[in-house]
Amino acid sequence: MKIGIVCYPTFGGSGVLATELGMALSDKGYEVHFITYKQPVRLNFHPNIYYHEVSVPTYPLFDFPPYESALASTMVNVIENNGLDLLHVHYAIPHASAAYLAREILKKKGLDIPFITTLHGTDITLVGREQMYAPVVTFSINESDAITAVSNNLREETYKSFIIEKDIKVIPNFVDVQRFHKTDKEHFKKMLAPNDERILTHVSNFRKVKRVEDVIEIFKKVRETVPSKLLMIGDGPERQHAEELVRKYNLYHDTRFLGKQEEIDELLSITDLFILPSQYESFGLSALEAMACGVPVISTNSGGLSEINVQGKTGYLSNVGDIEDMAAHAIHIIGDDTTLQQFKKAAIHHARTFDKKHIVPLYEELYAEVIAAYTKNKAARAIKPL
Ligand code: GMT
Repeated sequence: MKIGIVCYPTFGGSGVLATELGMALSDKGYEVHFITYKQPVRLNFHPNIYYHEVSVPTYPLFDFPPYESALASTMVNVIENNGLDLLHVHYAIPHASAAYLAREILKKKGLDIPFITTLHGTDITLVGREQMYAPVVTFSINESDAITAVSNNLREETYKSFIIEKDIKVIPNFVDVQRFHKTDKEHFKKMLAPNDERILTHVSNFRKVKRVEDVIEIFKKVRETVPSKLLMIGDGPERQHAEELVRKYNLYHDTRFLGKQEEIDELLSITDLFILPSQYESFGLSALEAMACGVPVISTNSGGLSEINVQGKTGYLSNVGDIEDMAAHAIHIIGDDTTLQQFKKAAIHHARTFDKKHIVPLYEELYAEVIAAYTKNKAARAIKPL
């Protein structure tokens, strides 16, 4: 089967998941074509993977170069030239509407292929809801040949916010436990925590929804009791604010802002506790990857986080903004070795239930179903009424 995957090629969770899915499918013999504006960050060489760049020609008239048109046209060309069977778009805006356009253009050319939309998070809960996007988001979700959401919570949020006439199937995000597991990086840990301090880590794109200032506030409290270091991984609009707070609290010597990192599994291998105090997370893929590396999670209880983080077992969940509670739980987990080891074990154990070997087949089943249903409908469409 030949599959086209469209996603944001950045460090964001939707792009990471789409890339991991493409690589997993290619390992299973599928031919996968990525259609993105730059090479996805997690994409390694695989014999069955092709990468098609969407270039957006500019013109002095364009204050806003029409990316969606360029994307739809690239989809049409790639599908036509490579005989794809199915298009799978990740993050609704603008990928679902571009896919709709491509599908309709191809129909006129006698080439009919279905598209699946996977909803990831702010395409529904933040950006998608805005009046400037909502009509197009609603239409293109409904026009998708199948819709998936990465958590039960996101599925519910989608039904609450939009008039959706179709079933949304939940296929949770997954982690590759072959890659994400604890490896021995003691020498590396010694460099960052020379006196055996505990290492707390936060990974995100530093947007407002991540509440990075809460990470600093939690760390400030934890450090008063437990000698520890903080790793801040990623980059984005709130980084400067976070750095200012670190300076204000005089935590600079114990905090490292590492920027965007590709070898995230190595950094997680030296981490003792993961902090994710988000305002909302549809799923929290970064927390799942941490758990797979044996890192317990302190998170909020918003969105779909309770679908991966198990209260009192793999970590703790608190109300958004409840810094006292999150800091107290963090101290409880890392305060003694026995407790920390228990949480680490449980985190690994639970993360394994989201291993790619359990989840990728759910996408494969869906692809087969969608293609079969689409082919049947296509045949019915072709029979002209008398
Ligand atoms: O919706 C976003 O903020 C972007 C998206 C991304 O590309 O990072 O993140 C969402 O998708 C991830 C992968 O499915 C989820 O793990 C994140 O929880 C989700 N982010 C939010 O819901 C804020």
